[in-house]
Amino acid sequence: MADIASLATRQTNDLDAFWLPFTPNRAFKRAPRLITAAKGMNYFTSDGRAVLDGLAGLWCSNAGHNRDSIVAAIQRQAAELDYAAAFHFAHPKSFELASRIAALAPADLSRVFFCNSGSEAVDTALKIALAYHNIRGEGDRTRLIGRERGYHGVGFGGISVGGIVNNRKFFGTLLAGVDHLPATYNREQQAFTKGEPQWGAHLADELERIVALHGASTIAAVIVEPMAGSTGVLPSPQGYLQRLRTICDRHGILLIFDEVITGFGRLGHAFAAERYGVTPDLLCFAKGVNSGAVPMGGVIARENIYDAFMHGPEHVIELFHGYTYSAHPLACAAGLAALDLYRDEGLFDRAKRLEPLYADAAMSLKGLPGVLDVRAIGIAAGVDLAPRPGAPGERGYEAMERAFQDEDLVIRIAGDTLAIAPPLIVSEPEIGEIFEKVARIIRAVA
Ligand code: PXG
Repeated sequence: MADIASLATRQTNDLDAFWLPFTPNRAFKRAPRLITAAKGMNYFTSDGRAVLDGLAGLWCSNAGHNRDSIVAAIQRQAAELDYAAAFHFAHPKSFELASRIAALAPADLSRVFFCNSGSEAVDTALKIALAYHNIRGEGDRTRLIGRERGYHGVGFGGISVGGIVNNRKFFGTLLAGVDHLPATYNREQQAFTKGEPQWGAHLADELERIVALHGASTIAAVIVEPMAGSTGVLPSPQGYLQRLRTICDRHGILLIFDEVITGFGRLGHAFAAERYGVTPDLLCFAKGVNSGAVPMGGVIARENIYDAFMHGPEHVIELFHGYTYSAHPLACAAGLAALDLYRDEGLFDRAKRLEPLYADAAMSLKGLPGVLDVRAIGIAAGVDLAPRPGAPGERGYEAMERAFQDEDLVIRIAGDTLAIAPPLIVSEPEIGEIFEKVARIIRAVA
């Protein structure tokens, strides 16, 4: 039997028990990358290095890390009210945060349903869409339309409408009755574009083809990311989202924007819906809502969607959906503090102001060995590296490792594509520094 001393050792030093998500576990456990603290633009590692955060956590720490006011708000909240149920009860900050989020959202996107992650936000939006049609007597509208290369989290709903092969192919039959729009990325037409590519709006018309195939009366909703982040920063082509909106309106189909990445400033606006002047019926958010400090997600619905549910006897639940931790007090407190920071420091406008400089810095990578494309929009850049023959993903993985070990920089990889999207507090010199590091890394893995 293990004595207490060996148990203590085991508890502090054993890497076996934690099965890391979306990580090659054996490679990681051979050479772990451990982060033990963070502040502002930096992480601090177990071996005492400051590491620049080139991905705002996982696209979430938009105000930077461990901001004093967010930390204090969480601490105060934990001391005052650790938990309150959101079923049949509520706490004041949930209403305050919902109102603040609604005020940031365009048009009549005004009713906020809270959950705990982007994946839950997507499942929530898909379920609201199905239920909305159902209660209005259009229960045949059950089909959901996603897009190739889309990422909508890892719930069964999200992977069904999502378009990433590895996230789908291991997991059985998924949701029935799902179809996909084509991806909007075309390297020949779009390579090295800053902002929205000119080519590709016509790909929205593929929705008409899907409608013709299945019949509009069977389709509940279309879900897209205004800018696909996970698959390597793929902005919507100019005019594409407007066209999707028009086609959805023509056929009574709900339009869902998944703004889990684009929400809260990444593209220089509170929401990308504002950047494009297109109002979806449902908008998914998570991540940046509280700068990644406490798990939280949600869906903003247009008023008519909410109103459609508000019928029948008043003691009867209108939407049979929710989570134990919906509107968790710590997440709400962090959210209010983060929204204050975004406002007081003008971080969304800052992202808009820095966008041209950021795009120029990203485009400086053009011409380096193996760089096939660079895309930049808002404070986000994607860099496609040529895969090594017979070893797809290897060059990207090595780039991520070298970034962390040799350049004190965290970047994100999707196969051989690098994603660089630092917190919105990033300074102009830091933008230069990040892309100088990335350039050295690209040369090193060539
Ligand atoms: N929708 C979108 C558009 C996302 O980007 C989710 C839903 C799911 O969110 P949760 O909170 O359930 O993870 C996401 C998440 C990457 C990366 O490498 C992207 C995400 C998560 C982790 C890594 O780009 N996006």
